[in-house]
Formats: sequence, structure tokens, C-alpha cells
Amino acid sequence: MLHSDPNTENRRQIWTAEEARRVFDQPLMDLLFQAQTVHRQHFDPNRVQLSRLLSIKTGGCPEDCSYCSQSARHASGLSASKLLEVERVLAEARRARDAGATRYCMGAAWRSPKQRDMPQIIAMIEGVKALGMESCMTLGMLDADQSAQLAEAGLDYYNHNIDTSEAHYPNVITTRTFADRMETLANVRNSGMKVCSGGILGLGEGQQDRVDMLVTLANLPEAPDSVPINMLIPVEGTPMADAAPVDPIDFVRTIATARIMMPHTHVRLSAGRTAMSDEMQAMCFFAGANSIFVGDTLLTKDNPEEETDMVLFAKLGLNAMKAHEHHPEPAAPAVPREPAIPILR
Ligand code: SAM
Ligand code: DTB
Ligand code: SF4
Repeated sequence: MLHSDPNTENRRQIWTAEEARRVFDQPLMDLLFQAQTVHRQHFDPNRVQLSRLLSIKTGGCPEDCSYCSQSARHASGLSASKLLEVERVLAEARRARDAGATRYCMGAAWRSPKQRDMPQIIAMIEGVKALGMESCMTLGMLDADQSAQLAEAGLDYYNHNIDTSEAHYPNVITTRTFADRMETLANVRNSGMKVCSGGILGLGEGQQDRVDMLVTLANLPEAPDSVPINMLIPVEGTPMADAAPVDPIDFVRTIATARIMMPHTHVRLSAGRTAMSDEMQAMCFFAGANSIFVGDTLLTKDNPEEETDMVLFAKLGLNAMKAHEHHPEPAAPAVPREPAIPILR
């Protein structure tokens, strides 16, 4: 039985690992049906939110995340670059907006931002907002003061992934702890920004780690507004270069379980789509994924070409979510709608 947290006003469900595991382990058809049913109660099933990513400061990161091309500790062959000029970032953002993206996500390969970089960061946030897009940043760890500065500048979302379960975390990253990640998430939440937090599959974790990661996310004081589920992009020179690939059905199960546990959250089918078939992506959307990154580059690695995604959207009858649809109330219809005109722009 699911129980509720007496401390929250709406008595939101608090998940135990056992309950979540039962959802994850049920027969696939039951799991998919449940996930799609929940999805239709809260979202239009044929709409997908489009975010665009830009690496504003690439490589040379002091952290040792064993999957990452940008860690200075791994010989991935990536050369480090400085923080991009504000004008350059805004020119890219304008292009993304004109191509249909409603959120612009800027990532920096930092352990945490330095005070001297804040004026430039704040100018980027203000510039993206002025273009009429939602803004998101991922800059590493934030203290309460840094969170307040970003919130004050108008940053809508902050991405900070827990990446995996608390138990598996030390096998993946040693230069910071799971508790450090949770602290930043609390600072972001307390500053009033929306939280984007998820993880990666393919880091040598077991099924229980995947479930435990979702339990941590779902049981935060507020479930994240956005949960990216990444599939590891193996990067040569990193300790995860030869990690065993994720079983696609297990990946779909994770998306479906996330959808069921966090009904109001945008679940993002995130990194790794170039290695996924159309059928796998279609199953992920059916399982409740309703957000993707568009554009041919993520931070440093490839993402499908825009044209490829347009063809996929056309095949599946999917449309881009408009900015005003990001927080849909009342619930979307529970029956299939008229066929949508598949466009990305
Ligand atoms: N430095 C910041 C941090 O770690 O919070 C922000 C940038 S970091 C690259 C953002 C996220 O990208 C990571 O938390 C991780 O989940 C994801 N990521 C990085 N490398 C990846 C890879 N090779 N495959 C899949 N996801 C990856
Ligand atoms: C997230 O969860 N995935 C994005 C975004 N948040 C910042 C990053 C994916 C990075 C993939 C590897 C690369 O491009 O270097
Ligand atoms: Fe640095 Fe982020 Fe990459 Fe970790 S994931 S090495 S913190 S850029």
C-alpha cells in the first residue's frame, strides 16, 4: 500500500523501494498500460517538450564522474575551453527558438560556479528570457547564496542529476557525495527555481539501483518538474568506455516507472537517442516520456539531427509542446485525439 506524507499539504504519495520495485517488475504490458493511463491523466500524449542544450564552458572539469568526456581526469581527447561570450550564447539561443525549442539549457563543466563568472551567467539568463524562452542551467553544485542569485536573475530551471542510486554513487563518482547532490537540490528548491534532476542508465548499476534512484527523486519534498533519463553514451578514455549496454526494455521500464511515480513531471528521454531505434523511442514515449533534447549536439556528444527527429515525429504523430502547455491543467483527454499535424517548428 502506498501511504502519504502527512507533512505535505496534498498528502503526496511517498514511495518505498519495495512498492516502486513492484511497479517496475510487473509484466511489461501491464506496466506500459498503467504508465500510459497515468500519462493521459496529466498530459496530452501526443505532445513532447523540446529543449535545446549548449555547452557554455567545455572540458577541464575537476570532478571525476566516470562517464564524462569533460573530466580533466580522463583522457577523452576533449580540449577545454573558456566560458563563452554572452552574445555567442544568445545568437545560438535565438536559432534554437526559431527552430521550435521552448527551453534553452546551458551547461558548464564546473564543480561549482565561481563568483567572478556570475555577471556573465546572469547576462545569459536575462538574454534567454528576453528571447521569450524558458531558461535552464547546469553549473555543478550551488550553495544557498548562488541559488538565490540565479533565481533572482530569472533562471527557471536548474539541472543537477543524482545520476544513480545512493548505494551505487561511490562506484561512479568519488570527488563529491550523493549528500552533496541532495544539498544542492535543496538549495535550488528553496530559492524557488524549478528542479530538473534525473540520472543515467548504463553505469553498471542493477535494477534495484534504477528503482532506488527513482524513489529518491519521487520522494523529494516536491517531485522534480523535470526528470532526464539518460542512456550512457560510452566515451573512449573514460572508465565507463566499455560498460555493458543497457537492455532497451529495462530502459523503457525505467521511463514507465518514473511516469507512474511522478505523474506531473516531464520525463525527458535524454542522452543516448542516436543509439536508439525509432521503435525504442516510440516505446519510451508510450511509457510516458514527454520531453527530449533537440539539435545535433548535446554538450559534447551527438544527438539526432533535427531532420531525423522531424521524420520520427511525423511517423509517430507527435507535436512539439508549446510553452504555455508546460503545466497542463486540467487533465488531458483519456482517449486518442484527432490525428495531429506532425511538426517540430
Ligand atoms: N557539471 C555539471 C554537473 O555535473 O552537474 C553539469 C554538466 S553534466 C555533463 C550534466 C549531466 O550530463 C550529468 O549529470 C550526466 O547525467 C549527463 N552526462 C554526462 N556525460 C554523459 C554521458 N556520456 N552519457 C550520458 N549522460 C551523460
Ligand atoms: C542531462 O541529464 N543530460 C544532458 C543535460 N542534462 C545537461 C547532458 C547530456 C550530456 C551527454 C554527453 C555529452 O554531450 O557530453
Ligand atoms: Fe564535470 Fe559535470 Fe562532467 Fe562530472 S558530469 S565531470 S561535474 S562536467
